[in-house]
Amino acid sequence: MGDPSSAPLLVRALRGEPVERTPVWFMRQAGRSLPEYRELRQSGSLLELCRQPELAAEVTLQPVRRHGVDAAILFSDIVTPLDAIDFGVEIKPGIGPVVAQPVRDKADLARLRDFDPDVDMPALRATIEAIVAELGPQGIPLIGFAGAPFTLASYLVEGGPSKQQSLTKAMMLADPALFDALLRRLSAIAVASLRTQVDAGAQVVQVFDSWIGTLSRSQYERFVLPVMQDLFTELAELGVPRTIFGVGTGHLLDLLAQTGADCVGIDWRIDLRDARKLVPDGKALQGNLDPAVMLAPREVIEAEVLRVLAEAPDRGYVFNLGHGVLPETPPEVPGEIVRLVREHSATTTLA
Ligand code: 1CP
Repeated sequence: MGDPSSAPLLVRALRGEPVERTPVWFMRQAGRSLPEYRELRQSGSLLELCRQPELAAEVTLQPVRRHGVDAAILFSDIVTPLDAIDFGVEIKPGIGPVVAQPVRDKADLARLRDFDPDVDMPALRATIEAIVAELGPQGIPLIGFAGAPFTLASYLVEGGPSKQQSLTKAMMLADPALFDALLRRLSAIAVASLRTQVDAGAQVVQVFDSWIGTLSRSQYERFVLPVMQDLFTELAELGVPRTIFGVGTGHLLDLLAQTGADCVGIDWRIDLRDARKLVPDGKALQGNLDPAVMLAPREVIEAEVLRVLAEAPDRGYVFNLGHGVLPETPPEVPGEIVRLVREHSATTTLA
């Protein structure tokens, strides 16, 4: 994969190489919190926006320009592949993804057909090529992403956002074979999407398993881990660093490391020092400033950023939030945090 020293800062940090300073980006850095996004979004749905390469590329680049982050993340959603295969998903304002005909039995699985991004979603490759054309010369990498099978399954089975995922867990417990088949179809969709994203120029991938924290350890081990291990084995062929992220996963971190991911995203509920004890040293950590801190006064933000940096490992670390940027975040705050991270992590010595 070329000279390691020429790789972007984020990629080197994810590989666990010594770096001159800590890379920083924010989950959900594009979109809702930015006035320039709200202006551009005035008409049309999110899914329509994602079908227009120029617009989707522009929204992806907005936070790079405004905040000076070390990476862009593709502006898309975890459900766009389901939209592309005409599964019947809609993103309802103020709610999130809603599915017209939820998955309840084996017959519903047939509607989850194979996903070929170049046929079903030509905008995906075109958007990434447009982004990379602009970012490449600046040496800033693009992060590609996909929804993890469990989190996508939760939308498909519940029919929309859910706090407890009770229908999803009921299917998992009552009909493990059906649930496994569902997860494996969703895994194939994620792999297809990420393969195209990397082929088009994404240099890092992140798998969002946002709602996995509702499972117990034994449920995760039995029903989800084997699927995730196969998913990450397939992604290994892409030759780019792979991050797994979920919310409320303090009790699952060692199992998330067992998926084979190169980096584990940590939410704000657990101290990075404790996370480090659960995730083996060879794997990077990413996180974990509480997104609510971004709404606090400047001196609180500074103290919290310094606290996270003090708890972070010396190597194999990427500064981020513990979950996505909140829509009400003042647009100048992420850039201030970028400057703080730069200033206070630049002293790390190169080995
Ligand atoms: O129309 C809109 O503007 C509605 C808000 C919105 C946006 C901007 C949704 C609906 N999705 C998105 C884009 C999106 N989705 C991005 C990229 C842009 C960004 O930086 O905001 C990303 C990375 C996602 C990924 C995503 N979608 C996740 C995983 C990450 C996470 O935050 O946990 C999940 C769980 C979704 C589902 C989803 N889509 C939209 C909403 C409101 C939700 C969450 C609903 C719920 O609470 O279950």
